[in-house]
Amino acid sequence: MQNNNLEKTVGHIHPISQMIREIHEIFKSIGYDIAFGPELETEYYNFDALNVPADHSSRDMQDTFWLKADPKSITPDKLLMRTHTSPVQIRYMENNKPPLKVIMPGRVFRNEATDATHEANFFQLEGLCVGVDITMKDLKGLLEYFFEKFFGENVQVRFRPSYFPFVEPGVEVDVFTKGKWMEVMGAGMVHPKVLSGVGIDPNEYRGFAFGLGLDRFAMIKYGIPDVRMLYQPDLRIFNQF
Ligand code: YSA
Repeated sequence: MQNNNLEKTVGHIHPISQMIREIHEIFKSIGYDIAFGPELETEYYNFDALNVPADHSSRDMQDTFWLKADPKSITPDKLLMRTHTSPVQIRYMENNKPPLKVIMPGRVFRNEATDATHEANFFQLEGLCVGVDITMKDLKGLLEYFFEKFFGENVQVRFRPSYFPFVEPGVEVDVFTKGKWMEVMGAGMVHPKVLSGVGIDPNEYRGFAFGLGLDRFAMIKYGIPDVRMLYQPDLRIFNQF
């Protein structure tokens, strides 16, 4: 039977996947690699290797879905659903020698109540650059370039000092949208302890890293008022992409 409506029935790419492709093109054109890591992580990669002390309150900043301990498990480490894409930085640095330039997109999970800007599972995209003489100025310059490429040259971006145990100094980045600022990213200079933990000499190399929320990027880019709309199977929304 002939189907004249084929385009409507074959489905199409989800806006988050579209954005990952678009962001990948921007970073590929300036020499960045792409890498992926597991969604089921160990406590070591999600927290310890990122300089988050065992009893530190920053572990509570990201409410974690822990897995029940399995006596037959092949690892003594506790397992969890990763709360951010930052553990992929550690895995990448363990397996590659500097200079490094890489982006790492993926799904992350947080045990928290949802609202218009918070989902319990959402997408982040991590960035990492390690080399000789890398400074905060390089980070700011790269992000400004990226925001203009992605949102257009009229985008308004601001940087605020912030704290993440795996960077020093750290910043949060906001974009002005619909009359107010929306936080879209954490970033900073990779902490020397994180570098030495993966065998990179912090006296020789420095790096910056960032982790952006792809869902909030989608809200801004496509004017989506509520992040939860991205995960409802409502064709009235997805047919618009
Ligand atoms: C910081 C410094 C680095 O060197 C590298 C990465 C980071 C980011 C850090 N790993 C992190 O996850 N920070 S964060 O908790 O502030 O989240 C980063 C971004 O994810 C936020 O700016 C926001 O855009 C998005 N986000 C956070 N919680 C969310 C969310 N998006 C949707 N729903 C949620 N519940």
